[in-house]
Amino acid sequence: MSVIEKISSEEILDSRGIPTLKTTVTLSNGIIGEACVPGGTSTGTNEALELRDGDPNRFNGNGVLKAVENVVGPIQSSLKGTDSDDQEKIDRTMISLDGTPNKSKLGANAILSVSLAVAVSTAANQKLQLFEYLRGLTKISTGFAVPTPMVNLIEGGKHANSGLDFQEFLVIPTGFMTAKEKLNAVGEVISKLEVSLKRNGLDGKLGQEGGFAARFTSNEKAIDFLKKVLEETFKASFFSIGIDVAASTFYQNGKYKITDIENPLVANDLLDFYKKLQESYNIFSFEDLFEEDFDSWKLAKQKLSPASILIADDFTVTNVDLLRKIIADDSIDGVIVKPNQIGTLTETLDFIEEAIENKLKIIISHRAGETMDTFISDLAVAVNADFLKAGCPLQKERLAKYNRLAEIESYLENKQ
Ligand code: 2PG
Ligand code: MG
Repeated sequence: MSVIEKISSEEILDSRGIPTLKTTVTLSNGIIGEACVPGGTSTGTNEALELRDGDPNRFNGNGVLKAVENVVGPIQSSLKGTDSDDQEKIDRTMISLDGTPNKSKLGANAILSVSLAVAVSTAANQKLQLFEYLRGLTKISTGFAVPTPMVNLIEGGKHANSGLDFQEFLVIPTGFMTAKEKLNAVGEVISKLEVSLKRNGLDGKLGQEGGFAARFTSNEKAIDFLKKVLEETFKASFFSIGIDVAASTFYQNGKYKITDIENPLVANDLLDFYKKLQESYNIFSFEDLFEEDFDSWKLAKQKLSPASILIADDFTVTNVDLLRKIIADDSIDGVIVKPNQIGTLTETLDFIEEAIENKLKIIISHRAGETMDTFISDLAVAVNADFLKAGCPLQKERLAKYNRLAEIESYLENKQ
C-alpha cells in the first residue's frame, strides 16, 4: 500500500494542436503514474463536460488552465494521503467533490486525468503490467484475450475535409489469429490503398485520425474502392468493412443529407440506404446510425442485425444509466467505450460490466484528438474487449496504441 503524496498537472497539446492535460500522480514511496487525456471532435450531446477556459486570446477559448488548476488545487487537496489502491474511493471522492451530473464544475478532463494517473501509479507500485492491474478492478475471471483492431483508413465527416459525410471507413482483420498478424495485414492494406489512391488521383491529406482524407464523390464510392483494395490484397473472408456514420453530423431539420442521394432523407430512407450498403458490401458494423432517435435504432436492429453489428457511441456515451435505458429497447449489438466521455475509470468499468452482462460487443476507442498515451490498449486487454478502435497507424499516437497491443500479446505469450 502507498498513499498519494502529490498530484501535478500541465497543459500539453493533442494531435490536433488543441490543449489537453497531462497529469502526474506521485505516491509516498516516490513511484509516479502519468496520464494524458484525449479530446473528441464529434462529441455526443450527453458526454461529461470537457472544461475549457473560454479565453478567446488563447487557443480560441480551448485552453485547459482552469482544469489544470482544479487538479493541483481542490482535487489534490481532497486526495492527498488517500491509499492509491482504492480506485473506486478515489473516483467517488472526485465525483462528489464536483457534485454536478456532468462533471461541469471541475471538468471531466481534469477528473479523468487524475483517475487514470492513479491507476498507472498503482500498477507500477504493485509491480504489475497496467492491464494486469486493471483486470483486478473487474469481475472477469477468464484468461486474457487481445482485441481485434478496427482501423480507420478513409475519413470524412468532421474529421476531414474530404467531402464525405460518413466519418470513418474502417477495416477489420477478422480472418487472422494473432494481433501481430492482424496489424501486419492492415499494414499491407494501407500500402495497397496508398498506391491505388495515388493512381486514381485521390491521394493527399490525412484526416484527424491518420486515415486518408480522399475526396470520393459519394460514401458508397469510398466503400466500393476500399472493398476492391481489400480484395486485391487478401481473400475476401480475411477482412471486413465497418462504418462509423456519426450521423448527427449531417442531420438537419429532421432529415439526413448525404452526397449519395440528392434530396435529404428521413430516418427510414437512410435505413434503406444502409440496407443497400449491407447487402452490396457485406458491412460488418455500423456505428452511430442515428443520434438519439430511439425508434429508428430499434427498427435498424430489426432490419440490419445480426448480419451487421450495430454499435452505439454518441448514443450511449460510456454512461451506464443511458446504457440501461437503451438496453431495455433492444436496439444495439455493441458499445464504444471512451473513458473521457464519462470522466472516471470506475464509471468506465461499471459501463463495461453492464455491457458485458448484456452480451454486447465491447469496442474500446481513442478520440480524434490523441496523445502518445496508450492506456486504452491496456484497458482493452484488461476487459477482454472484442475490438480496439484507434485510428490509422500512419499517425504515431495511433500506432503507439496498436504497438502496445502487440507488446502485451508478446508479454502474454512469453509468460505461458
Ligand atoms: C468516434 C471518435 C473516434 P471523436 O466518433 O468514434 O473515432 O471520434 O473523438 O471525434 O468523437
Ligand atoms: Mg463514433
